[in-house]
Formats: sequence, C-alpha cells, structure tokens
Amino acid sequence: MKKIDLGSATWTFQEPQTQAWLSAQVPGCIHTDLRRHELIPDPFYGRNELDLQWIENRDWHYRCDFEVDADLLAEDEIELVFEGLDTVVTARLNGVTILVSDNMFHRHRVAVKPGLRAGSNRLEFYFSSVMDYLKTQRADFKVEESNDPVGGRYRVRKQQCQFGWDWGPRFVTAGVWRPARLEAWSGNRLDTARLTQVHAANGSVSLLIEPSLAHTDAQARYAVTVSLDGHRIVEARAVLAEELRFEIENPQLWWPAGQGEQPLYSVRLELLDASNETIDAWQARIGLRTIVLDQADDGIARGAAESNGRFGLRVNGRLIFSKGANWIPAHSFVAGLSRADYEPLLRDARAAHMNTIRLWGGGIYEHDAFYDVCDELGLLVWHDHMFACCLYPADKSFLTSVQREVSDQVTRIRHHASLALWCGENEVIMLNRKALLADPLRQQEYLKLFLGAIPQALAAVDPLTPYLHSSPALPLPGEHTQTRLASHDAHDWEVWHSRKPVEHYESTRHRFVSEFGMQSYPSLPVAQSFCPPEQLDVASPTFQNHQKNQGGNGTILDYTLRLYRLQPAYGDLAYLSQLNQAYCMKMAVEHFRRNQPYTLGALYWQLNDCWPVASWSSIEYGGRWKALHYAARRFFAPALVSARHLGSETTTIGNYPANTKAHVELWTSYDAPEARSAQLHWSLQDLSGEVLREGSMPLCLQPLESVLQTTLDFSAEVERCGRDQVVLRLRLLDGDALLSENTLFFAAPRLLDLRSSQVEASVQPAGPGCWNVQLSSRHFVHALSLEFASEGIRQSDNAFDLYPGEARVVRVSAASPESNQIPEWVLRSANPS
Ligand code: BMA
Repeated sequence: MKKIDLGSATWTFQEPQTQAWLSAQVPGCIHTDLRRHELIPDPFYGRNELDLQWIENRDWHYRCDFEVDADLLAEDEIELVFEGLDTVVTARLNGVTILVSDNMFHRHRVAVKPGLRAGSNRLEFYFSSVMDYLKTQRADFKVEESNDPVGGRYRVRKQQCQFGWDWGPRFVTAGVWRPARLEAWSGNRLDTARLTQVHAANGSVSLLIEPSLAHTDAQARYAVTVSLDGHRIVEARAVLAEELRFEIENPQLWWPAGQGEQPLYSVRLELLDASNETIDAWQARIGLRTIVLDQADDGIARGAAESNGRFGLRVNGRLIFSKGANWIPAHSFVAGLSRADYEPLLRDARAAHMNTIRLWGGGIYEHDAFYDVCDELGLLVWHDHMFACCLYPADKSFLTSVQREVSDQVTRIRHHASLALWCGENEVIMLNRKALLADPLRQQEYLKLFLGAIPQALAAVDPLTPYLHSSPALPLPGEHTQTRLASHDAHDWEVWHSRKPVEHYESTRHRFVSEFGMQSYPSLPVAQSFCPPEQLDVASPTFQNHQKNQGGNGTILDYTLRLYRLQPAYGDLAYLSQLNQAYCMKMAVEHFRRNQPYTLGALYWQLNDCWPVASWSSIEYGGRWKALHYAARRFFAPALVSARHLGSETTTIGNYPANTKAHVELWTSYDAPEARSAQLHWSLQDLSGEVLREGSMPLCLQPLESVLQTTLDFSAEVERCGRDQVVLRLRLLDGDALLSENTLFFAAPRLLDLRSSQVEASVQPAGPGCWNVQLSSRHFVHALSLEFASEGIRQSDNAFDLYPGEARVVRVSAASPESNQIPEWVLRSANPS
C-alpha cells in the first residue's frame, strides 16, 4: 500500500473578488484561510461576526497539484480518500468530475486510476454556497427553529451549530475539513475490521476479529498481534476461512475514571500476500470492558409518579454514577482540530473527577484524537448523532445520506473503549412536542429517521453499543407509554430558562440528568480579548454579540443578584456571575448525588466554549477554569460531604425577608469502588472564626451510597448571633487526608456581614515556573480567587472559602517553566473590596 498525504501538497484557494489564487491549508476551512491572508479581521473580535456573513453566500474553489510517478501508476488500484468535505462540493481530477457530495459527515473513497497521469495532476474542489443549496433543496420542508437566525439548517447534513446557537456565532464554513490522501495498491486492501469482545461469566475475555477487505477473498491470510504496554499477548496467523477469535490471557479490564485503570490493548491486523509479505495493515486501540445502559426496575421508586426503571451505565457489571458535562465543538472552526485542542479540555474534565462526557448532537462526530484521549483518561462518551433541537426531513435521499453518515462515522469510532452510548438526537422531541402531536406526517418522519434509518444503520456496524432514540428520552409522539417513561434521562432547564429558584433542583427526583446549567460571563482577561475597552459593559453592542441567548443578560443578572450584591465594574460582575453559576451547579449536583442510586447521572451543560462568550461553560475559551470548574472538582469528588437546609429563605409581600433556616441535614455521598472509613467534622463559626458549636462522627463510606448522617438544630445559635453572622464548615477526613470540604450559609451571601477582604498574600518560589501563594485573613472570605492576566496558568485551587486565622496555599504554575517571575494577578472574592 502506497499512501500520499495530500495535506502536505501545495493547496491554493480562490478569493472570488480578486481572482487570485492564494495559499490554503488542508485540513482547513475558508474562514481560517481568509484570516491567514488578513483578508478578514479576527472573527471573534468585537462584532466582526456580523461583517463576515458574506462568506457563506459565496462559492469557494480549492485546488492542489500533486506528483504521481510511474511506480505508483503501476499499482492495480489507485484511490483518492477524503475523510471529510464541508459540504456542498464537486471534486474534479484533471478537469473530470470524480465526486459530488452534500454531507459533511461522509467519508469518501474514489477510484481514480484511469484519470491519473505520470507527473503533475490537479485536484480541485468547488464548494458551492450552502445558502444557495438551501434555497433549492427540500425547500418545502420548513419547521420551527430556535437557533439558526436565517433558517433551513435542518435541510443540510452539516454541523448544525455553525448556523448559530445560543452560545455560538454563525460561521458557515466550507473546505476540506479532514485529511485527504491518495492510496495505491495491488491485490487487496484491508478496509477495516470489526472487533467484538466476548466477556464470559468466569471473567475470561476473547476477541473476535472480523476484517473487511476491498475484494472478498476467503483465502486471504492474516497476521494478528494483540499487545499491552508493548508486550505481545496474542501473535497468530490465520486465513479468513477460519474464525479469528483469540482468548486474551489474564485480561486487564478498562474502567471509567475513578473506578479503576485504563489499560489499552493494541490490536494489529496485517494482510499478507502469498509470500507472507504484509500488503496492508489495520490497527486499533481497545479497552476490555462491557458497557450496558441499565434500565431495569430497581424497586426504589416512591409511588406512581416516579420512574420504576433506573437509568445508568453499567461498566464491567458495575453500576456507576455518571459525573460529567456536555461537550460542544472545541472551536468555531473545527477543521483539523488535533490532540492539542482536545487533551487539555479533557484532562481538565478528568481533573474535576468527571467520568462521562456527553458529545452533544449539534456539533460534529469528533476527530479521532478526541476519542483517543477519552480512552486514555477513562471518560465515557455518551454520543449523540448530529441532530439537535428541530425536526428533520425524512425523504428518501435524506435517509440514505444519514444512513451512510452513520455507517461511515460509527465504523471509524466503534472500537473506542470510551464509547458508551449512541443517542439519536438532542431535544428534537422535547422542543417539538406540539408540532409532532399536531401533524402525523412529522411523526412519521421522526419515526423513520430516529427509530428506523439510524438504528438500522447502527445495527449493521455496531450492534453492541446501546442506542437511545432521543435525549431526553421522552415517549414517542402520540404514544401513551408509561413503560417508556419509566426509565429516562432529563434535561432540567427550570432553573435558567424558566427562571425558577435554584432550590427547584432539590424538589426533583430525576433518574439521570443529562443537561442542566447556568450561564456566566467570561472573566475580565477573556472579555478584553474580544472587547474594545469602551465596550466593556454587558449591555454594550459588543457584548450583545457575545451573548447569544435572547434575554441571557437579564437571566444572569437576575440569578447573580439573588445571591450577591451588585458590583458594576466588569471584572467584578463577571466574577460574581461565575460564583453564582458555581453555586447553582453545586446545589444541583449535591442533590443529584444525595439521591443516588435512584439518580445515576449528572452531566451539566456545558464543559467548554467554541469562542469567547457569555455561556454555560465551566472552562472558558482559551482554557481558563471558571469558578464552576473548581467547584466541580469539589462536588464531583468521590467522597462528598454536603448539607441541606430544612428551612427556607424567601421574601413576603412587600419584599420583607423571611428566613427559617436553622435545621440542617448532613449527608455523605460516595462513588469510589472500595468502601472507606472517614471522619465527618462540622463546626458552626462566626465570621471572625469563633467556633460556636462543633462535632464529629466516624463513618464508613460505601460505594454508590448516600447517607443522611445527622440532622442538626442550630436554632439557638442563629437566634443569638444572627443568620448573617454564621457559617457551617464541613470536612470529611480520612486520617490527615481531606476528602471533601464544604460551607453552608444561613442567608444569601449578599446578606452576610462579610468584611472588606484584607487578605494577606505572600509568594514563595516553588520550582521552575512555580510558586506558592499563601493567603490568610482575619475575617471569613467567601470564594477567594487569584485571577491572572495571562493565559495558560495552572493553579491548585480557586474560588474557595478562606477561614479566619488559617493560611491557605495555592500552587501556581506558569505556562512556561522558564518564567522567573510570577505572572501578574489580582485577588477577587465575594467580600466587599
Ligand atoms: C440545551 C442544549 C442546547 C443549548 C442549551 C442551552 O438544551 O441542548 O441546545 O445550547 O440547552 O440553552
């Protein structure tokens, strides 16, 4: 097999006005090519997005010349392989059309031998405007839309959030977005292989390998090796007529993060010719594991209103609580994203004790590196197919295109250890219930696509991974199915979209919550990266452009001011909005975890951003952790101590405060696989650190168990000192190891008597590019953070409560170990400055 990577050929594109051919990148897209030539300004800066919409209305031409020698031409077969073309495209080789495509998610292999010549060959792509395509294709299919301001995205198979989303800009791209290459071979070619693991009850594991060849050949000969950490476990030769099934000796199971290790086996399959020479090879990295979506009746529903069936992932027979977040594309321009784009985000997910990532259906079937990193880190992937929020057509050509897309993409992804679940769509039923009920045609289309075409195509290539038609898995339109409702996930947007109080979460009994979220503003340094200084105000035109949720500003401010006092300077306001977001998600997750094992999953919306924007993310564009991500590391920790008020804090007619908070439940939640003993300490303190009452208790944490450890009555203390003067400090320890810590207030932080924070800080060098920052204060400081002006800083903690008289050390590492001075920083907290 001879391969020529066409990414390294010299590519050019044509900018229509100038007719000049300019250098281009493959993989790449028109926006990044135009930007590299400075023909457009930074698309993320200011309101530039608005001025760049013309790009989607043009056609774009790309071409490259590549050399072919006589040796290559002598091979029997020569094919051009395109892993992804975005989107409405005609490809020509030496002036002859070789391919027409209109699905960004198709993979292409085109036989081109007759059209090639020795010497220079020209490959051209004509990308037609998707907007022109939408004018003619399925033009009579029109449905309600809430994310695409122009409309029609559902009529083309292309990354849906490119058309605009409630956290993302509209940049409708075009280009060769995944690798392109030439392959030349003789005899036969190993196209792919299907790997099936058979896990027996006695723990033994065997691996069935089913190769697919370009030309069927019952006599084909193979060499198979399976290795772990460089050691060969299986080494065999076989012909296809024999079944390729191998026993894996002493199998090392792959586990999600927090449940065990992630051993990855390399499986290599070589196709041999008659003289035992390797003519082609295929390889994959797998983890030995079983994953099922467990929806069995667990008998713990309370009454008829609750679901009988659980909803949880069972890995290697062990039920786990899925902790994680929703993933959107890592960048607005997804062409050619690599491990360097994915690894930091996914490492940060794992660092926050996540074990599950939901790959949301408005984005893309990710690049290989995404799944590789998830395999390595033990992050289970809940994988939507790429359909989100609106109804979709189901005409014959659409269904055929989708089936091929599923087959192409699933074949590429199916062997990954991390792949846990396929889901048909995101919120199509949830947001279109009325339309589906009103129109039988729409129902038919829904059924054809999500219960017909997709699962059929899946069954042919990946019959093992579970399939769910929808998230949330609501009953199908028109169905009266108590049983289907019995086990399902939920998207709980009562907080945020419906503006319910955050206490709403505590009234829920979800089986699995695959979306819930709260927006916050980007931190000051990120805002400064896109916003001219005179527009650094959340109501400015620039900010309006970087807040994609209609009414989003009002909602952020509403929730933030329920908790905090108004601080109008942008940096302060952004920080408080991030604290509010962290608090809301903490309230939710602590409740969901207290409810385990009735509840078996909490995936907040959303992990990351694709550009700098006000959004629900916990990691900002550029990689900074918002307060939420630090909070997530606390609320997703394997052992969690949390507290719950039995009283409430509201206002009466006339806006008079009414606060009955005094009785507190203390809970532990635990999801590591081994039982662990621990000590629970609690102490009620005033804001100067004086302990009013304290106690401790030994306890034993059991896997997947949440326990109400005790209920405490602080009526006397809050009566005597005032609810604005006390905090309850909780710590869960195993010997000296701090497993979890938490703080509970008896009134909203804006009502607390917090003092202006006179925090003392001292900096000590702690190695190359590393410092220890020691922080202390004489008064209680709520949510203290170091905010660095530059990017790429790592710090051991942030947004933590600082107790009086107790020094806290934050380890800071600069982006480069060469830095000899700690980068510039400011302190932020919820205390008055
Ligand atoms: C969810 C998602 C997205 C959206 C988010 C925030 O329901 O599925 O469509 O971005 O809410 O509104």
